[in-house]
Amino acid sequence: MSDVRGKVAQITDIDEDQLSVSAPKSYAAGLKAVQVSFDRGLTQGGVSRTVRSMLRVNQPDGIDCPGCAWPESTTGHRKKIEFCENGAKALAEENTQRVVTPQWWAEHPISELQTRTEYWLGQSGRITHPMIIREGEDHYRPISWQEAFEIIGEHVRATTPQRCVFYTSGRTANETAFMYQLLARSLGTNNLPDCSNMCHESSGTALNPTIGIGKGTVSLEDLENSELIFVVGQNPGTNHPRMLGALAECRKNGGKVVAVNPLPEAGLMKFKDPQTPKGLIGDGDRISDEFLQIKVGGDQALFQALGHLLLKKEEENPGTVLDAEFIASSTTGFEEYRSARQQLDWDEVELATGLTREEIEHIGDLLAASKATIFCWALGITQQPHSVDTIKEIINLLLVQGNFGKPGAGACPVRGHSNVQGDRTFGIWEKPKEWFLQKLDAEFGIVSPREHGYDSTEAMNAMADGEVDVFVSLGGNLAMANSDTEVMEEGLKKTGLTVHISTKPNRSHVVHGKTSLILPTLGRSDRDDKHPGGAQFLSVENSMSVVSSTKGRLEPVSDHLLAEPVIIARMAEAILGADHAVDWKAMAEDYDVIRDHASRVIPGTENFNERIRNKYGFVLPNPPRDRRAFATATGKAAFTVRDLEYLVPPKGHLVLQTMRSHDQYNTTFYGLDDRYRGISGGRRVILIHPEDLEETGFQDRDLVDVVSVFRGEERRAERFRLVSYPTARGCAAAYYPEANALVHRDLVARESNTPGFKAMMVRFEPAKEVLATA
Ligand SMILES: Nc1nc2c(c(=O)[nH]1)N[C@H]1C(S)=C(S)[C@@H](COP(=O)(O)OP(=O)(O)OC[C@H]3O[C@@H](n4cnc5c(=O)[nH]c(N)nc54)[C@H](O)[C@@H]3O)O[C@H]1N2
Ligand SMILES: Nc1nc2c(c(=O)[nH]1)N[C@H]1C(S)=C(S)[C@@H](COP(=O)(O)OP(=O)(O)OC[C@H]3O[C@@H](n4cnc5c(=O)[nH]c(N)nc54)[C@H](O)[C@@H]3O)O[C@H]1N2
Ligand SMILES: [Mo]
Repeated sequence: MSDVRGKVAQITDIDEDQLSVSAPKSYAAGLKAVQVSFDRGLTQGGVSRTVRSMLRVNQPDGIDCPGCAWPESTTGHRKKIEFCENGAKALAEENTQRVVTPQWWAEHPISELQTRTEYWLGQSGRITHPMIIREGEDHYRPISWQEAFEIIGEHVRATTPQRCVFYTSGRTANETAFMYQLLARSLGTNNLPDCSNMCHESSGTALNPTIGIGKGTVSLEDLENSELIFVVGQNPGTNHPRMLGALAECRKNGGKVVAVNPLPEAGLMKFKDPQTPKGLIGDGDRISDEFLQIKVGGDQALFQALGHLLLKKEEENPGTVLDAEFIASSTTGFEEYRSARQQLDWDEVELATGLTREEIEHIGDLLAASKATIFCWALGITQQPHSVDTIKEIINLLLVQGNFGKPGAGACPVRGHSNVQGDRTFGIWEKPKEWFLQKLDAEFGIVSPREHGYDSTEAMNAMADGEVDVFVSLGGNLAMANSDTEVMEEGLKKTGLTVHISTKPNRSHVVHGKTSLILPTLGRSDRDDKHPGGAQFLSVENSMSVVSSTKGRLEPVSDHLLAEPVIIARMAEAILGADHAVDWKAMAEDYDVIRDHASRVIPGTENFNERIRNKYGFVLPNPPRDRRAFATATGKAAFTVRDLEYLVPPKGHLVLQTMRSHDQYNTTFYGLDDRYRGISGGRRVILIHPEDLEETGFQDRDLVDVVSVFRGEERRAERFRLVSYPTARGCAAAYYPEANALVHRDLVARESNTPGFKAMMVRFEPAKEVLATA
């Protein structure tokens, strides 16, 4: 077939139980990382595609790495090679020359595909044709694009807007996101859940009312020049490897790094920078000066204790610790905060954190002495019932010392998906602000709905309750990513039409709606040149609010792929009719038109088309960072006082957190090698402290079923192996998404509604399988 470039590959499914365990590594990256990067690239895409794409990653006028949202320098020199092992793997996966053709779908009935692992599905390759399956059928079969859009139009018009849901995964570019939310709102719904709901929603929910912006307030240069950086609830060695370079740089400049984590993650210990000769062969740079092995969910207690210590030290030596001028001029609520933190129950803090008073006092000394502190955090903080309160406590700590709007200081929520932050900026939000809707309506002559829509948890519940007729997924894999797997999958199956705009097969395609469409699209690194005006580019926003362009150059694996903006435009025409107020076609033909519209709606994107063509793009305004301004209700930053909360498992139970291995991108698996943690050949594992293991009565490597309890209800996941591991006492760890079946749908963070992916209460029972053979 000349319209498809690539080969159908026979993928051997993995045997998930070839577990081997070795000691956790004490450093991240190094020579092995470079070797793995190239190996994976060559296996998937061949020499020329690998080299061409790798050299373009994160370069001006190049491809934004689809791996994570960590920024590149916008001032200093960019390295010739600005990527990491895991970015290289993400690209290799996308650049693969393995293809999933109509023939492939014909050979694999749905009943078979439902038994396949996520690894097997994803490794099969890039989807080459639009496909459809109807109720009662056991195979997806090809369909023309035109017919596919007509089917979407029919289904949407046959129901009400409130029964349609438009989900977004965070790889979606700014322009695409802008069109997609415009489509949903033109139709009449704010049902725009996104992966952010499951990720950093707690951060935005805590930051907006306290500092007036839902984003971080630091730049890369701030990190490099900070006196003290906290890295809390984050595994940068695996998930944001280029961050290690910034941390190493900070230490070289005399700064200190404090890591707070229940696991001694390799990337928090030492880093061998693969982009320098010394990093390849030398001992590597130390990353953290201090490591606090905290109990899962104990962070709020730690931050309250640190606040108490700062206030006490200020009392002992007035004028040396707090920034009284900043507190007086720029904040509200300090007196309440001070009086709440006056007293501290050290016994309770030790119980909640698993740390000793001495350990915490030592960190208090470092914090008090620092004149420029940054708090970085990620999912270890955002996916618990009290996440929002915990993050507000971080803000309190930053506020007392005036750590906003000065070099080397601020808040740094480290985002996940490469454009999850930009998607929100460009309007993907189920709870849009009135000013945004007014501007959108004025720009396009539409009337957006004002009623808030579903977030990802609410969307799942609505689907499970049979209240959704059309579910469109712009990227992503909600079947695996969301909590309560069984409920989520039932919900998908009950939905009248599911539409998956995807690059590769995944579980959501095979536990589909009554009718289901798969619409194959171009990836980041693919050339997008089938337009009257020639090749187009898109833009993304990184974790530090820098907007830059991204342009793919590789030849797509199939002539039948459409670019995402084109798919959305044609979907919109099919749903809203050819005479709709918005000129969808103009936007799909020339992405400058999208940017022109957006520049009149999204603050800070004025002259978008001109500034996006700057070498390094442009930085969005950030009032706390730029001028110590806080756009809150009072115009000041807010101290907040919340009661202490931590996770107390019922007797005989442990707290279970879920995390990513070194060999996966969210629900996509690259392999079975969690190299830094020393776990390979299997993912159904529970990491457990040796003394906790002894208390359960089980032995290392025993096969168990895991039972979680939540408000008297139980969830069960079968066949996990217990692995003795140096995690904090009382807390176990498992991989996402294998453990998602254990997360009850009502276990969520208060206010943000983010699933409690790191807060399950579990016990272990002998595996049914073992009982049966005994
Ligand atoms: N290679 C690769 N890169 C990725 C991704 C990927 O899957 N693969 N995913 C991307 C996405 S979408 C995201 S959101 C980010 C995620 O980036 P991370 O937040 O680093 O992701 P997790 O693997 O969930 O790791 C959570 C960390 O928090 C710790 N932790 C768990 N509970 C607690 C707690 O209660 N307190 C503290 N202090 N720590 C805790 C865990 O031990 C673990 O080290 O990475 C992005 N980058
Ligand atoms: N237990 C547990 N669950 C979690 C988490 C956790 O820490 N623990 N983390 C949560 C977090 S932080 C997140 S962000 C979510 C992730 O949730 P999602 O974003 O929904 O999931 P992904 O696995 O990133 O989506 C992968 C799919 O996206 C498609 N894809 C890849 N590239 C492209 C592209 O360029 N265009 C299009 N259209 N499609 C593409 C592919 O078909 C692939 O199968 O999961 C959440 N779930
Ligand atoms: Mo994420």
